[in-house]
Order: sequence, then C-alpha cells, then structure tokens
Amino acid sequence: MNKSEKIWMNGELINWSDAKIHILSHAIHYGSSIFEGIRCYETAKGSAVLFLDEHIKRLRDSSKIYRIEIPYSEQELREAIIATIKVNAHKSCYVRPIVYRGQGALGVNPARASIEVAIATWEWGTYLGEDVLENGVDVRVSSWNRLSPNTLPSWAKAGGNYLNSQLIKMEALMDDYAEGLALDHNGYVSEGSGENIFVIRNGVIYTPMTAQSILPGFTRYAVIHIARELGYEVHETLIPREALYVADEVFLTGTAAEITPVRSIDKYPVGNEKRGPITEVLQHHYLKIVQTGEDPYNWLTFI
Ligand code: PPE
Repeated sequence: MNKSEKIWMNGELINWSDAKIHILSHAIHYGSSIFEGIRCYETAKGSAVLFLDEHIKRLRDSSKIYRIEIPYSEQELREAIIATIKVNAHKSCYVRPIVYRGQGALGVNPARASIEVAIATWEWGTYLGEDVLENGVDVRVSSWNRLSPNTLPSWAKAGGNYLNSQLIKMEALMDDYAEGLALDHNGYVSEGSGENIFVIRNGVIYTPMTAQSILPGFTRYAVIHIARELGYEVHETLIPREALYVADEVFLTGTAAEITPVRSIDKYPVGNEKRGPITEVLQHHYLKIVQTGEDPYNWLTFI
C-alpha cells in the first residue's frame, strides 16, 4: 500500500501512522462501519474527483439505513475530502471515507458507541492486475451467493457486507481466478466481490437490477448512461447463469476496477477471449472523461 502523509480523522489532518482506533471500537466487533471508495483522476485539465457528490449521497444513504448520524454535513465532508487530497499532494488517488461506530459500550446495541469519521487517500493503480483493462480477466462463478434480501441490505456500503465479498474473493484467488461472480439468492447473476457486471449478447447490453443484492454502483450508472446515449439497448434485468457462458462480451465495473473486460468464466471463453468491441467503445468513452477532463455530464469535481 502506498502510504500518504496525512489522514483526516474527526475534523483534523493527522499523520498517517497516528490514525489509530481502540480495540474495543464497536465496528471491529460487529462490522458497524459504512464507507465509500472514490477516485480522483489526473485529467488534462487538472485533478478531479469522479462522482464526488454521488458518493457522499451514498454514504448518507448507508448512514440512514444503519441509523448512524454522521456529525458532519455533506458540504463539510466534501471539503474534508478535497483537503485530504490536497494536503497529500496527490495528482490522482483513491479516496476512502469511512464512518464507524467507536467506543462507548460493547454489545450488539450500537446506541452508546461514538460515531467516528475518517478520510484516507492513497495512490492505487489497476484493481484486478496489470494490463487487465485491455486483456481482460479470468473469473469464476462463486460457490457463495450474494447477500439475501432482508438480511444485510446491499444498498448500504457497510463494512459487514464485505465479509461475503472476502469469501468470494479468497475462493476465486485460491483457484487462480482474478475474481468471483456471485449469484443472488434465487440463482441469478448478481455482482462480483467489488464490482457490478454487464453481459452483452447480440449487441444488446444486460445488467442485473438494483433489487438483486447489488451495490448500485456509479460506474454501472455511468456505463448505462453512456451506452444509451450511444444508441445501445440496455436492460436491467434477471440474468441466468448460463447467459454468462454464451455471452459475446462480459465486463465488470467499479470505481477501483473501472471497466474491466472478462475473458473467461469458469473456463468458458467469452467471445474471442479478449476485450470485445462494445466493451472497448464504452471503456473509451468512460476513460476519455477522466483522462481529458472533458465532462459533458458534470460527473467531475475539479480540485
Ligand atoms: N459492488 C460492490 C460489492 C462494490 O464493492 C463496488 C465498489 C461496486 C459494486 C461498484 O460500485 P461503484 O464503485 O460505485 O461503481 N467497490 C469499491 C471497493 C472495492 C474494494 O474495497 O476492494 C470500489 O470499486 O472502489
């Protein structure tokens, strides 16, 4: 991990190595944290954060679902994120705001635990390995399902949800796959451990619905938006497992993963085992925004 100088903790910028928490923090015992993953890009027009307001809004949604009162306004969080990027002198970086239940009382009831907020930034390259944006990754269908409805809400980006993601990821890596794709509780395609998924067949683009235990991703949103604008048909719908095996193209989306092509699933080749043509078009339009800083949609916040 590339350490940076400072981390913002509860209103102050402190040294990276001083950003510690107590062992009896509620979040460590019960998974009671909510967080975001944001990218700041070095565009041709200067450094810019992608989907800053949207990420802050999703953090708010997560806090509302878990009845966590964030002691800072959206504007204060926005300013704190920008201040942390600036103080660390990053041109581009990954930003991790986290809100967690701290000390006060242990036991499941979180009511008496404090609420703490931190923002860390660090430099982070490609998520699923080198050269993957062009060559694609090999993935498997996980033996683990995604979170069932009415258990852990998938619209909240909560620390606890990532125990499921860790099972999916570790299983995939142990078998030499870059990622695992989880099915939902009904057996339909849901998402990867840290990415949404898109499937293309006969020129039509499909992606699971937001009610299928997925995190409603902003990269997913961007891809749907760009694809429709380019005239592609996009369906948010149920996707059976076998659709993965007969797809022309498959790709994963996420802040960290960006748009990563999938070249094989369970050792079935996808298309001709490299980035497909529609994937390439969508990737090109997405990356063009964050590389050039030309942003017709207002998705970037320049800092
Ligand atoms: N699903 C999950 C489970 C998920 O974690 C992410 C983001 C997405 C979908 C895509 O959402 P979005 O980033 O808004 O397009 N995963 C983040 C964290 C990965 C990690 O910590 O590792 C990310 O991509 O930043």
